[in-house]
Amino acid sequence: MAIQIDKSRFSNLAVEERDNGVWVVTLNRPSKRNALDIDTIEELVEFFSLAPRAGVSVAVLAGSGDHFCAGLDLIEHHDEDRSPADFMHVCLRWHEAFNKMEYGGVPVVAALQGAVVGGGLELASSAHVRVMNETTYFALPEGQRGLFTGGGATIRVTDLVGKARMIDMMLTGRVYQGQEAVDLGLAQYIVEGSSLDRALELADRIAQNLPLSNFAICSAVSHIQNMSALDGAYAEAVVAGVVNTQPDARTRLAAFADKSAARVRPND
Ligand code: 1HE
Repeated sequence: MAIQIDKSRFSNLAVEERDNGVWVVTLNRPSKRNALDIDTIEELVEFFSLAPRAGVSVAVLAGSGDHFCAGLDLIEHHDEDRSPADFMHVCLRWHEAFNKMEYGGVPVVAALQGAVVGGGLELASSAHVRVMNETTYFALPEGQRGLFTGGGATIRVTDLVGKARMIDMMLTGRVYQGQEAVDLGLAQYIVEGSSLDRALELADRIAQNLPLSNFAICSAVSHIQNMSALDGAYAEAVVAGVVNTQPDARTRLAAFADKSAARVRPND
């Protein structure tokens, strides 16, 4: 039997189950612009540790209020006056949460509005699909705060926008928004109005795929990117061996063969 997710264990996150195994995970500290304190990170670790074994088909990650996430909780960080070792361990918990998201096999669709900055961008870049709207903006203000990224931006944001833009964002505090942000790869979708509505539509669509296919897409691609081309090609063949022979795929293949399955067509 699948593991149960006990919603009452979450307070900095609001977690809600919808149809088709789609869960909405909402950063729920709007008065703090959803800044990431230690408790929020621990709740993300917990949710994304359970999700792959709890029948979560897709997780939609959202932020309550006008802003998705203001990054590291700067007030907590100031008040704790952490040692280097303490903050290293904080960062390792961020990595635990974000690696669970990226490599866990559950598709994560982020619905972005307002500020997606600092650690908020590190969180968003751990999702597989990002939907922004006309209010969304991306920045890495670490340089201005006397800080450095610690939640994986050097890897994931650099993967999205390239090294030169990443370094420029950190040095100058440059803000990206609108279509330019999509063109650079910071989001795959831009909508007028509710990014959450669009994220939910995409989640419903993704949930129609077979779970094992989604698992492979949302774990194998990232793992294979970390390998040499030779080992990656081998791993891809092994994953395809398992996924492409799954019994549940046979009805889909049969539907293609008998011409009842939808064909791939250009958009209208
Ligand atoms: C916060 C935080 C926060 C807001 N930590 N409390 N991140 C940043 O450098 C971004 C810092 N935040 C901002 O630039 C702005 O707050 C926003 C653009 C996100 C929103 O502006 P605004 O005008 O809507 O809100 P505000 O008046 O600035 O803040 C409202 C409250 O949220 C206020 O608390 P209050 O109790 O005084 O009402 C703020 O203190 C609080 N708040 N942002 C804590 N970040 C692993 S290393 C990662 C390194 C980083 O992420 S560095 C980037 C940090």
